[in-house]
Amino acid sequence: MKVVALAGGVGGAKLADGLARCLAPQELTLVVNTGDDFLHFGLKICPDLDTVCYTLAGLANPETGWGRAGETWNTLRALEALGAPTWFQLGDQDLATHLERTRRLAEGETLSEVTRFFCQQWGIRHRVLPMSDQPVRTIVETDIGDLPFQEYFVKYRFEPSVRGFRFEGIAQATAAPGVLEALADCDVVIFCPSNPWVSIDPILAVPGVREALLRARVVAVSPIVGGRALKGPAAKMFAEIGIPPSAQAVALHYGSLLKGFVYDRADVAEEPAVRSLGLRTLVTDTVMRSPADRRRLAEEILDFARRELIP
Ligand code: FO1
Repeated sequence: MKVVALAGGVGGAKLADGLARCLAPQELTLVVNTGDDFLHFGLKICPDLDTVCYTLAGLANPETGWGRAGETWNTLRALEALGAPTWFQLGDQDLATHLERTRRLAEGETLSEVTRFFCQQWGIRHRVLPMSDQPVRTIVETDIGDLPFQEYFVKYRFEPSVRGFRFEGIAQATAAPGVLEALADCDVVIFCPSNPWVSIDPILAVPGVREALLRARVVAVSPIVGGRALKGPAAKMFAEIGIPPSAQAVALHYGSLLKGFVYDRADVAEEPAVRSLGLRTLVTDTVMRSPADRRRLAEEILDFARRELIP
């Protein structure tokens, strides 16, 4: 079975890892959000790509889900002593990733090429693609003004009230090599339980992606469980946009793109509302606390897709 999964941050990376444990390398392509990317100390930082890659490689920090396990913080402490901005925590090993990526990009490599090289070095055999090789910047429009995503998320700890989002540079961006081809040639597309507004929507906004998805079988996994986001501001964003956060709200957000929808047993009371949208549904335990949970959820989603979606 050929699968494409769209993923953003930590929740997306966990399901991506579960899928990689179930599928052969040639069966899985991961398309990762790059709207969170930014320049910091002159370095190109790609948090979602790194979170997905570190997780697949078994290098991720198990406590935070982002950054590397066994990290040291000498450079950050030295920066602090110089009075430099330290709101974004860059560990010493993680810094090596950003330094080498920035060096390679300056030499003329594309982000896809650098990502492919890192995957080889880290022993990742499944295909990991950035959504685009051109820079796209997610801007969160808030009550205190427009904020680049990492400032909203990390510096302001997603406290400002959200009014909207825009993806700067998206009109000039093109899908990275292989993205549209993978979407056209797969059995199922899975939207991982990532934030719909700022992790999946930027990928959907890349020219050509929505059109390709209209011809695909798409299953989304709800990141909202019991009216709350497992991690991060997804539920708060729904509420501030004026939509009560729920599994059904996630399904409605993706609308006619979806053929199938996976949501948590905690939200089983929403079954009639979700079913009224005309979707095939799978209600299961979606919270991934361990690598075994990731694999089990991935297996259940793949079985569901085989059974209910693929003729
Ligand atoms: N998230 C935080 O909440 N605080 C941080 O200081 C932080 C640093 C960081 C460094 C490298 C990296 O790859 C990710 C990092 N993240 C941090 C996570 C990141 O902001 C989010 O996971 C994503 O951008 C959300 O999708």
